[in-house]
Amino acid sequence: MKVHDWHTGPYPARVRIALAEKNLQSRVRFVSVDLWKGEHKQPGFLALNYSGTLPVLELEDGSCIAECTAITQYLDALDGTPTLTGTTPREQGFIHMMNKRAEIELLDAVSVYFHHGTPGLGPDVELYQNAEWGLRQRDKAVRGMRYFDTVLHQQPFVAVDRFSMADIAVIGGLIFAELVQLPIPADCAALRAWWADMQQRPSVRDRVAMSAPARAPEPVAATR
Ligand code: GTS
Repeated sequence: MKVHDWHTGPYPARVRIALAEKNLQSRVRFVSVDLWKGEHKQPGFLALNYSGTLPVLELEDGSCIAECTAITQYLDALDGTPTLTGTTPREQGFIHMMNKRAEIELLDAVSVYFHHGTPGLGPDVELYQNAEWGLRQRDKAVRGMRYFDTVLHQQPFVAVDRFSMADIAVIGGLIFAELVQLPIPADCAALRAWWADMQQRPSVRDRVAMSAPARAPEPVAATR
């Protein structure tokens, strides 16, 4: 399978973290799509994913699954251990709810802030921007951080009693928040401690290296 990916992107990171947690890295090859050059808005890519977003999982038969949640569910169905989407109806319900909440209240809000409240991917890619909307979403994201801080005061993981897709969605939100320099409020002690723990997980720690495009070799003169 192929993963259409951008190595520093917070959403594609969610799929790489899921692959690593399930030890499925050897089943995929990464294809780099340069967001900063707007490659994800070109007709060739839009034919793979109507929404023009990364990541996309391309199956062996050429069909494509977009949306991190859908891709994670597919990977979980391919190989059940460890499960990221839950096994019992109760687990599945809670994980789905908290995953969606992490997207709406945190990750998607940070993303809108990036695209509308900052220069985003630059004028050639950002064809419409609404700064007021972007700044409202930034404030929403900070409220989302406060919400997840409350959750994590009460339990070690976001949705159920072990690591799940919902934790990965919050991680995606915090990766994006760091990129746009939106800090976790100082008084969110539980979220800060949880994020420090999560960054020790190999799947999270090694997420960029997993797919970073190979660097061009240094010119011989420069290595002397
Ligand atoms: N709902 C989608 C999902 O869950 O997969 C959102 C995907 C998304 O927004 N991906 C970003 C993107 O393609 C990638 S990144 O920002 O994390 O790098 N953004 C480009 C754009 O122009 O929206």
